[in-house]
Amino acid sequence: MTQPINLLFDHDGGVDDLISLLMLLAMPHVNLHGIAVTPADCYLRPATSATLKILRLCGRADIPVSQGTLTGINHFPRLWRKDAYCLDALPMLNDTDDPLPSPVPQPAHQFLADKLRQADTPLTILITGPVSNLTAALNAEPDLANKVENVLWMGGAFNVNGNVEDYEHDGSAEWNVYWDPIAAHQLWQHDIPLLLFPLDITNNVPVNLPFLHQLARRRRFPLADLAGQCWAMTVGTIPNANYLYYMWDTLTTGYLGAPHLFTTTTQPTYVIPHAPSAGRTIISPDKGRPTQIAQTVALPQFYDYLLDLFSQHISQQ
Ligand code: AGV
Ligand code: CA
Repeated sequence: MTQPINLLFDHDGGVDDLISLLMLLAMPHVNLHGIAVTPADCYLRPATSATLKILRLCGRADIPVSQGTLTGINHFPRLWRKDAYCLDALPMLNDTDDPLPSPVPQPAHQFLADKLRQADTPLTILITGPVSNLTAALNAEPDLANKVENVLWMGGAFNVNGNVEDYEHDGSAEWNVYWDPIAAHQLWQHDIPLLLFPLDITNNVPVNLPFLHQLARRRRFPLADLAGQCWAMTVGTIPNANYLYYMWDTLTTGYLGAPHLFTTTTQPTYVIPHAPSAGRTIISPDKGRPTQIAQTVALPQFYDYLLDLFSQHISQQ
């Protein structure tokens, strides 16, 4: 059915980042070559630990995990970053004494570079946090761009407001770009295909209770149970648009399994590196470079796809 995808996954330990990992492990056509954890919307230690525990649960402790050492200039709110501690403490991730592997010794930007260099065929890279690691890898070795099949990034906001509220900022940026706006600006200079999932499309997928109730009815499947526990952590937020939790990363990840549910468009885009719009993504025929942008998703079908994905039996290897 779907073509095999050789994938590197760089995430930043948020609730939907770890649900994205569950999704990838449930996709039989995805061959996950390695995982990088970026210390952005998380604390690195519990986010790495939760990542390793999910791999253990799914019988995939063979997949190498690296930790990011690069940090952006605009830190995520601590209130969001602490979610990693809650994820790492979930009972389903802690019901065994089976040993956890260690993360690899290389920092994440070197790890990504090594994996690209060693790959026989180009790799797809899924990024659900900031892009600092990939940019550093390509800055150091621009020819590695030839080994990049495609970059799927949850990031940006074009014709909608951003989600950053901060001093010295006008609110036009999305957080994954804002954390390290210089890295995003530099990534745009590299000769790689980019497919963005900006807030324009993710605003269509708030985490909603009817979906969570449907998922709950599937909780006899371990993945559905765990995804439901993770999402339950996100519903206690102030019901104001700014505070709603969306399926930002999970929508992006879902594209790998159900691309037919999406439409995309190609536009010349540019990243503003400096204040007061640092991290803003804009369409600019002058300064822009061609960028593919996910535009629409067939919503009921996407939710059904997620329900089916989480109703798979994970193959314990
Ligand atoms: O801007 C969306 C990105 C996604 O990669 N993250 C969360 C997702 O993992 C930052 C973010 C924006 N609003 C948030 C975020 C919120 N209310 N809680 C936690 N993180
Ligand atoms: Ca994220």
